[in-house]
Amino acid sequence: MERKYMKRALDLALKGQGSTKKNPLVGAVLVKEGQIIGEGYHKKYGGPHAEREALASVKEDPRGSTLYVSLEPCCHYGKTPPCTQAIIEAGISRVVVALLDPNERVGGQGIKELRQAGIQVDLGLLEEEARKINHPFFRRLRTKRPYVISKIAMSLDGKTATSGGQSQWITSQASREDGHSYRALADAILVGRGTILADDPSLTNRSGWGEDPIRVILDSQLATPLDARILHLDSKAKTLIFTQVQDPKRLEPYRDLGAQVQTVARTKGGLDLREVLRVLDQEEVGTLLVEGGSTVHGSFLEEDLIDEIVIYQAPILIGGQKARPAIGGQGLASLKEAINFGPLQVTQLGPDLKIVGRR
Ligand code: AOF
Ligand code: ZN
Repeated sequence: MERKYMKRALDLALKGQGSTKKNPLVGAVLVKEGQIIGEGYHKKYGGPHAEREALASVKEDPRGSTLYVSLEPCCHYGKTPPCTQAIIEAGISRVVVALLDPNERVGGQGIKELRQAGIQVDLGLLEEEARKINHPFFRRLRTKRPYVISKIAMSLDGKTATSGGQSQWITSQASREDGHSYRALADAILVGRGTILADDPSLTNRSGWGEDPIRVILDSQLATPLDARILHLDSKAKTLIFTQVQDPKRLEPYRDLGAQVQTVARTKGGLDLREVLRVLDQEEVGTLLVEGGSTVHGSFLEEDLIDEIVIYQAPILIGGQKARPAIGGQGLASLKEAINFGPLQVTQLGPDLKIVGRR
């Protein structure tokens, strides 16, 4: 019974996927005398929290009801007022919480406040499930930067193109559609200039749900052609170009086309990715999808900035020294430095394998 309500809260929480940016996914269910009298979830970054959404949906008197919520109610003033206050004012008598909010401004304090107000609080129902759906949020609190998902489509032998540069298509349509849905999940999508030159992508979200992500190009020499598709889109999301070029005269034509151009320092591996991630964090990016190409994947790997790797592996062999590898750059020098993404999650997708690993 109890589990059923918390499971519902978790299902509701997932509806916020793709829209909560730097905030966690949270769902809440209000139960009175064995009946669900209200439900809600955190729909949008900056918008009301799950608890307040659930309370707003209630038609009858919520006094004496039990609240099931997938994350500890907050007790701080952020973009919204504290949920604990709304819960106490509504006269809720019991709160069942799946998991503590690791946010240093909450961290157990929310529960303490509820208990001090005489509310019974039970902690830990479906805790593991709750932790799993918010893995990016937890990781972000630790790394203090956007959660980075690197996506790769490759052959059985790890190639992303033939030696002649042909890459369309290595993986099946089923894989490509699945991969595309990450654009709805992510708040920003990043590619290198090489990908712009090779494919002229629009980097929009055409999955049928969610919004367009911010489009990010790494272009140290600022050589993206002014007629590139990405600079002429009808999209609410902005295009952001990172470069080492400082000369305002060279930045101007891109700005005239509506792109935001930002100069960042160079490190030995290329543009300073930590600086790039700081700027994206200021843009409220919670999840960044890195789509390549191989040099860009190499730079993120060498800086140990990949939080999740998503690989679509086709059952074909390409071979060849010159055929492009999934991850380029210098690579890590010793096996001791190699980064472990296990345990892997492997699924069959049409003829291909989808392999997901996380830090
Ligand atoms: C809740 N319920 O539904 C969510 C919570 O800036 P704010 O006001 O939106 O606060 C964001 C923080 O609040 C976020 O970092 C996390 O600690 C918590 N999120 N808390 O009680 C919710 N989304
Ligand atoms: Zn809250």
